[in-house]
Amino acid sequence: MNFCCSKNNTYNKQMSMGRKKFNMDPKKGLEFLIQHGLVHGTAESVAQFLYKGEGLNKTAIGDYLGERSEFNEAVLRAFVALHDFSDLILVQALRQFLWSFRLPGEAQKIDRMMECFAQHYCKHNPDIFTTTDTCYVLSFAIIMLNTSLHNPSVKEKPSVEQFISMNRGINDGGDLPRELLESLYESIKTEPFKIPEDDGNDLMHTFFNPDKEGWLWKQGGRIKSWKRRWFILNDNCLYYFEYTTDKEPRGIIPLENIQVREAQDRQKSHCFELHASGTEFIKACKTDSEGKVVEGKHTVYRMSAATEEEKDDWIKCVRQSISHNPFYDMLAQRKKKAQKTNSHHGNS
Ligand code: 4IP
Repeated sequence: MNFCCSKNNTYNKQMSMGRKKFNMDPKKGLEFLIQHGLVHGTAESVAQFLYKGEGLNKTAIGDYLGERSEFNEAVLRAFVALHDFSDLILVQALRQFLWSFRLPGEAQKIDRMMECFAQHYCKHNPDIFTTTDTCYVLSFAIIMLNTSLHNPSVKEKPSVEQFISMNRGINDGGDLPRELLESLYESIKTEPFKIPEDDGNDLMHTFFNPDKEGWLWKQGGRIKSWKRRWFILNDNCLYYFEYTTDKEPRGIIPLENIQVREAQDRQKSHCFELHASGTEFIKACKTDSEGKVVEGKHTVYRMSAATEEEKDDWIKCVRQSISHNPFYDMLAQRKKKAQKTNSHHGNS
């Protein structure tokens, strides 16, 4: 009896230590758990442990599942396979899946995980989508819809018609049934996704470039005069206006291939600047004094914010906006693939 109790005690103690270690460093935590025989060293056993998730931090689970290694990828597949998606509409399956761990922010990781998800969903529901790419693309359309409908900083809320037209042709070149798209839209509208360990920096933010607007001082390109301009960060572009009420911007700076850094200036404080990787002019356009649209002549765009916090926030938002590109590119490619296959079939 005593022996049994103390054995149990040791087990519990080691288990709890293993979980703590896992939460701090998933790889080391699992090594400990495996060493002490608490988890077997197989992908299936590790997947079971993560799926059960008792006492585990979902961010740590997400980090572990997203790692690029043969073993971690086998665990990911086994983990996804533990979900039962039979007869669930895609939103319900996504709800279950996205609640079981926290999706990491990195494009490649998200891609691997969602690919696995789409394959498993299609395996359980073989008659809904023509290809797993369709399921993948639609899953993101749903995640983005969730953000647009429920994130207060997104002002324009898409209608069900817009959602339907956004998803034209993604079923191997054909359209998905209207009723299916309507039911997905309704589900998200009524009930937003629940995100584990939601700290305001979750997938809502990952999939949406943050919009920001405010006054900044901007230094000229050839003539280094400072002008106070109203800036709007939107759709991976920075627009500036003379007045907040202007319809047409004075200038547009696409943020593609642009980087942002802090800057020190002798005249202005709280400065940051946009720069390109080379020394060439930054691709941008502006309206000149005669109202003609011309190319910008900046090798850097130096801006000054009103406070240190404002400066940090601009840098953060611009950076976030830039760093999302790889994922958008990946998604766009897949969407093309999902839309193209049919025309290929048609031609053959
Ligand atoms: C101008 O200086 C303004 O600073 C312009 O800003 C700027 O254009 C010009 O840069 C700079 O020469 P002056 O008004 O003193 O002549 P804004 O257009 O906001 O008024 P940018 O390209 O920054 O919009 P160059 O590169 O055009 O000289």
